[in-house]
Parts: sequence; C-alpha cells; structure tokens
Amino acid sequence: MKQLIWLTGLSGSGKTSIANALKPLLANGYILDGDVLRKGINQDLQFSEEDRIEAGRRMGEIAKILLDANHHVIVASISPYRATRNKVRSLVGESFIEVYVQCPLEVCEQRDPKGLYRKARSGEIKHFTGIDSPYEEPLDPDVIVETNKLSLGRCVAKIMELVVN
Ligand code: GGZ
Repeated sequence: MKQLIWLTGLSGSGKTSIANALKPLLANGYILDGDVLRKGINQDLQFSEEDRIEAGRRMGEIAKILLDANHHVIVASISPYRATRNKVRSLVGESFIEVYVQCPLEVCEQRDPKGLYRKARSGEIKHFTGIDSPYEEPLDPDVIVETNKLSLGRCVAKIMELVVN
C-alpha cells in the first residue's frame, strides 16, 4: 500500500527539510511542496481562505493520482485549515498520514529563512499564516514532530515508524 504523508505546519517549521530527508527512504517517493506548486499549477491562487482551501484541494487530488500511480507521496504545505486536511483524509482513506510539524511561532520567526515573517510584520506581506492569518492546529494528527526539540533525523525516524514501504 502506498501512503500520503501530509506535513502541515507554519512557514519555517521545517516541512521542506523533512520532506527532502524522507524521500530517499521511501519506495517510489514523490514530493509535492506547496511553495513549488504555487509557482505552477496554483499560480492563480493567493492567500485568502478560499484560495488556500482550493490550493489544498488541488494538492489532495494530485496526491491521489500519484498514489494510484504507485508513488508514496509527501505533501509539504502549511494547509492551515482542518477542513482541508480532513477532506484529503476522506479522499484517500487509510493511506493518509497527518504529520503535525510543530514549532512555536517565535522560533519560526527567528529562523525566518526567506525573510517572510519580517515582511509580514512590516505589513509588506498581508495574510501571513501565524501573523494575520490563522493556523488551525491538528487536533488528532497521526504523528507530531517538534522540530525545535528533535533533530531532523529523529523527526524523520518518528514518521518512518508509520510508513509501510
Ligand atoms: C503563508 C506564504 C504567504 C502567506 C508567501 N502565508 O514557508 P514557505 O513560504 O517556503 O512556503 C510558504 C508558501 C505557502 O504555500 P502553502 O501551499 O504551504 O500554503 S497554504 O497551504 O496556506 O496554501 C511561504 C510562502 O508560500 N508564502 N506568502 N501570506 N505563506
């Protein structure tokens, strides 16, 4: 059975690093990164609630196609709404693994790898998740990885406990 590993969390929480470290451990792994998809298939979408929901819907549908094509799929996307994540769970069923990539906002903001938090604080970017746009924490994720407490390797190992390769 192929699985969909859905990494949700704040910008700067470590989703992309985890996705890149997981991929070589998976049989036929494929990464869908929210940031990358926004340069292509999702380039018509902004960061309103409606557009984020649509971005999540598309990612879920693409992930399902890839699962059907026998890929393990890793999605790295803020996906801030519970309803979005729950819909994807309903779409793909038991192959869905919801991973909460947890990291306090203050730490993400200190990391600020792309300078986006600074721009959000200065008002240059509007509707930034955690600043002036909500993030709904998963209530019952399959696994939580606290990236400010665990090494990247420990985070990956924790997720791999749920993977059937
Ligand atoms: C959140 C934003 C925003 C706003 C640009 N809010 O951490 P990143 O930089 O590399 O990845 C983020 C990406 C958002 O794509 P997602 O598909 O993960 O978001 S969502 O699930 O909410 O649709 C971030 C950057 O784009 N970015 N503006 N306003 N993140």
